[in-house]
Amino acid sequence: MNLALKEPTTLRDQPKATLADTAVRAISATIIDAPTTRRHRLSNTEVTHQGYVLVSVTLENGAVGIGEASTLGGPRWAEESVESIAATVTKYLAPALYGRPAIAFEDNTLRLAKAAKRNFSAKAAVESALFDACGKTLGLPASAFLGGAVRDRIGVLWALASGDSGQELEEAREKFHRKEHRDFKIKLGFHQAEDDLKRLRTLREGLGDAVRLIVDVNQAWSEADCIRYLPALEELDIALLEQPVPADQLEAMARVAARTSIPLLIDEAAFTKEELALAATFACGSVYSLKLVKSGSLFELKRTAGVAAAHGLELYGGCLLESSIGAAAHLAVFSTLPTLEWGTEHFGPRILVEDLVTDPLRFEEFEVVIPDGPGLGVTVDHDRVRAYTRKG
Ligand code: MUC
Ligand code: MG
Repeated sequence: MNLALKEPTTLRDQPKATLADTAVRAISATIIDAPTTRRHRLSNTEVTHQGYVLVSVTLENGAVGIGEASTLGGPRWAEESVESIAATVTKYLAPALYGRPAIAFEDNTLRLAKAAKRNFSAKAAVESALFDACGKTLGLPASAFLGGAVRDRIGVLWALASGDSGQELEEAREKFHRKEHRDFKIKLGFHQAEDDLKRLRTLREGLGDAVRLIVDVNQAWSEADCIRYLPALEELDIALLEQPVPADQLEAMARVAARTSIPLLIDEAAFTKEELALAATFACGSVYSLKLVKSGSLFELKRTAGVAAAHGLELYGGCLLESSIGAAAHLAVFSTLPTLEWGTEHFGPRILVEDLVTDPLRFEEFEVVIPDGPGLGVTVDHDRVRAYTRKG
């Protein structure tokens, strides 16, 4: 890790700001439909365009911060859609912050929590924009507001989700060859289970043992399916089994976890830290997927990581196919966590035909490099954003 200061600085060089300088002057929300390089399939949805809401916050000092809410195929992975997010931001969240100091992070998080129940993506996008604007004001990376980074890059996996094993094999080989990814998450549950197992066998045979394979069923299997198919998954040396059963079937998930040698990754079963404490108490799994769409706040995401670790869970840096903007907000939090055993899956920027920033996240030596510039450390590409902004 290299976290050395870039330039020697003197006190005189430091940006200065008063609380009043960071007062929130304006907040806006823009819906984006960004095309993906291929169809991305999950058990309950599929996308050829990623739906985002970009939230822009302008402070009294003129600093502009950006945040991103991501969705997957409408209100299907979670309750929020781009339409509901944009409406929640402009009608309920923005008025709760006007005139308030952006840097009063905890107070703002409380205000957002009071202004809207759940609506986690919307709140996280606003908070990300506050972090970005304050970071730009003070010349500090967003991670500085979360205790500071302890790592500057993170191992990153790629998701195979076209459902066509030939295409997936080719895609995985290319990623491996370019030294971008050697861990792969295979999305299951949109085919019959037997067909998915055939697909997995083709991938394991074609990719060999040098790669780590994990599977995400996105709630599509019953407990009986799990009992049927776990031996095959174990034989294929699957490293992690993500959310095999419906999110609200905690007892069933715990029984599945107890009968397999594959660690279970808790995803949709726990959004908030309180839900996670419950899922952990039920022993639903031994790894937790951290996502802003579930925590609703960078601070809450970090607190949730603490709750997970206190329950003995390992941590996995989850995503919802964010562009470099949303990914950078997640990575800012992940960079500060004492432990992150499973790395991250923030491959989202690379599944877009065009990223939304001029300085996309870098993927090298199987890791993603955490931006270290002020705020989120990425620069919006306004031409692209304009091109992908939903009209009408
Ligand atoms: C999920 O359920 O994990 C993240 C990667 C991916 O392919 O789907 C998402 C959501
Ligand atoms: Mg998942």
